[in-house]
Amino acid sequence: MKKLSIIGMPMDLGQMRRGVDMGPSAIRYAGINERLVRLFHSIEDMGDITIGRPEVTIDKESNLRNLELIAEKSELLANVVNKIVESGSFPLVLGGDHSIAIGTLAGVSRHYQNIGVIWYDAHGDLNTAETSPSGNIHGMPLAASLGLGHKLLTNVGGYCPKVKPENIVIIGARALDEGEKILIKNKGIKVYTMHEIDRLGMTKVIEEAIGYLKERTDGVHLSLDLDSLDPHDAPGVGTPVTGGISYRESHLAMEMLAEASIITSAEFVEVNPILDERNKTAALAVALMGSLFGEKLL
Ligand code: 5AB
Ligand code: MN
Ligand code: MN
Ligand code: MN
Repeated sequence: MKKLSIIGMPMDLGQMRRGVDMGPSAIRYAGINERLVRLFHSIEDMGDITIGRPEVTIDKESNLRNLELIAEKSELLANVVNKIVESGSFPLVLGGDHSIAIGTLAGVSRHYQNIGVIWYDAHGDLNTAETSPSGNIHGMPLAASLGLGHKLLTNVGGYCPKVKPENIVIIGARALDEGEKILIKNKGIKVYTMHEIDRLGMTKVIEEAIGYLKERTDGVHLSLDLDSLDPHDAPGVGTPVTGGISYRESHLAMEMLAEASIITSAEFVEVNPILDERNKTAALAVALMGSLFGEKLL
C-alpha cells in the first residue's frame, strides 16, 4: 500500500455522552503510527478538524440534536477527505461519534461511480427524525447517506445521495429499531446480523460480502463502529450492546478485507475513552487497523 492520511474528527454532537470527542487522541495514544508505519510508504497525520465547544441545540421543527452544527462541521470533514482522495492517498478518519460518517462519505463518494459501504456496527444507523427514538444524529448517518432524512444532513458536500442501498452491507447488527427494519426490507439492504455471523461464521459472511461488493462497486468505504464488537472486548463505547462480534472474528474480517484489497477508505468511530478500561477500545481500534492494512501474524 501507498500513502495514508489520518484525519481526526473529535465530534461528540451526534449523541449525549461526553467523551467520544477524545476518541482521536485516545486512538493516536494507542500507537497508530507505530502500528501502521511498516504498512505504508508514508503516513501523514493531518491533525483534527476543529469542533470547539459549541452549545447544545435542539432543532424545533425536527427535534434533532445539534443539527446545524453537525451539518456545518461535516462540510469541513468532507472537504478534507475530498482532498485526501484527490491526492491519491488513503483516507483514515478517527471519530468521534458515528455522525462523522456523513462528512466522510460526502468527501469520498464523489470520486466513485458506485461507492460500496461496509457498515460494521451493532446498529443500523438508518433512522430519520421520524423514526429516531432519541433524536441523536449518530443513529442516522447511513440513512442520510442514502438521501433519507433532514436536507441539511443529506446535502452535505452539495450532492445527494452518497450511496445506493444495494451497495451497502451491514455487519454485526443486533439492535435495529422498528423503522430501520422496515427501511432495510423496503430498500433491500444486505444485512448480516449476529444471527448470520453465528450461523455461517465470519469467514463465510466476509467472503459473501466481498463477492457481493466486488460485483457492483468501484470502491468500498469501511465504517467501523467499535460497538459492533462485544462490550467485553470494546467497553469504551457510548451505546454498548451485548452479544457482539468477537475480537478474533473482527481481526479475521479485517484480514480478509486486506487480502481482497477492496477497501478504499475507512473510519473508526465511537471510541469513548471516558467509558473505556485503560484505553482498551482505542488499542483494539489500532490493532484492527493493523489487520485491515495488511499486517501479518507471521
Ligand atoms: B451508533 C439508536 N438506534 O437511533 C438511536 O452508535 C441507537 O452510531 C443509535 O451506531 C446508535 O438512537 C448509533 C437507539
Ligand atoms: Mn454506528
Ligand atoms: Mn453502533
Ligand atoms: Mn454507539
